[in-house]
Amino acid sequence: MDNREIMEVISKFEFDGTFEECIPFGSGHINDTFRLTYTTAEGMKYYILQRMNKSVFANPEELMENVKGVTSWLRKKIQENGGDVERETLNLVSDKEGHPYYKDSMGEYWRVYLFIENATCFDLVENENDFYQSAVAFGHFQRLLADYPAETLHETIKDFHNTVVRFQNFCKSVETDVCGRAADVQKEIQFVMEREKLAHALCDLQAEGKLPLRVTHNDTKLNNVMIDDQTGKAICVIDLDTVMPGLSANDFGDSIRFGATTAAEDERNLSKVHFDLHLYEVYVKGFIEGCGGALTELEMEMLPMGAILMTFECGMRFLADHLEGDHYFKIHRENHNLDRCRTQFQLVSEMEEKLPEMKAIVEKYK
Ligand code: ADP
Ligand code: GN1
Ligand code: MG
Repeated sequence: MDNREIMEVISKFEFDGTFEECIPFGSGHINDTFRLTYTTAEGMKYYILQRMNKSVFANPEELMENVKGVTSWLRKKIQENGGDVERETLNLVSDKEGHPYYKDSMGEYWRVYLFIENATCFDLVENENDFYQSAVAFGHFQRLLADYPAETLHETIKDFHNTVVRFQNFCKSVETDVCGRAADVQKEIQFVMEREKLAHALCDLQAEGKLPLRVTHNDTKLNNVMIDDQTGKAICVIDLDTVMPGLSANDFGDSIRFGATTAAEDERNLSKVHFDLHLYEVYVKGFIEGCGGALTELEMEMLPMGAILMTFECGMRFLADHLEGDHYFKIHRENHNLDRCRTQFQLVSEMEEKLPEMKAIVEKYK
């Protein structure tokens, strides 16, 4: 990305102070994120600048309508609860014409958020309190949005956590095999094919009206929540691109996938990758507390299934992207998506073995 493009974009937004620098920031797989530094009379001031991923999000304008709607709603709730509106939710900075995003001359969409200072996003669970805090935060996030008019939200990615459709798309990637990579990953393909029935577990219950649709985050990785450096509390849920109506078990499950493990999502040495039942328990406790009694009996019963399904789905998505030539998730080395897929499948196998214990833990806290 050239400097001129960035400078053009920066000139379209209203910032405090004098521009100092723009550096790439964070470790997200989807958007291009930068931290902007300004000097003001009171000291340094930072902002987050993001170029939205247009190939992932087909309609950035609708997406920004969701973000605007949800952040305004959260702001109101936080105000009512006497919280800090600049740290407990994302805050959009409008462009000079008052729009929540700017479309540049190349047709790229950009947005700016206030930078949440003295807080950190972790890529790995470094201490279990962080994980517990993130659980409370994601549960609480769902509760704060429980009476949001869900029908006004756009579906930013169609069938995002529809595991049945994900399975069908995966089969198409295998059949097409555009990069000729399928022959080398037969074991992983087989792993998916053996689990066609599994892919239906939650979708069928939803279709039968047994599981309610809620406003969910849909990308509840630990690194999508900011933990306050001083208090150790989760202060803000970020990355709102996929907030849509969805299943509570999937929000729960995606956090378990990413956090209740002994290794990074892209660890190459599989002997280091294990499902961590203790961290799972820590998260169950926090999430159920955070939801504050909002979940139905069946929703709670299905939390362990959400963990298995989100991990399976993510592995399937990584493998499909590997087969399709890595066009979706950003990769930083050869076979990066294949490595990611393998950690996920290893976790799925271990969760399948430990399902009775996982269920017993939910029983203990519900
Ligand atoms: P992606 O969809 O690519 O994951 P995110 O919206 O999660 O993009 O942002 C990527 C990273 O940028 C986050 O993991 C976090 O480290 C950082 N970040 C995003 N928003 C803020 C913010 N308002 N304040 C501070 N850091 C942020
Ligand atoms: C992506 O945007 P980011 O990096 O927080 C992806 C998630 C995956 C995750 C895997 C919009 O999340 O669905 O679970 O990578 N987000 C999108 O790490 O596809
Ligand atoms: Mg993110």
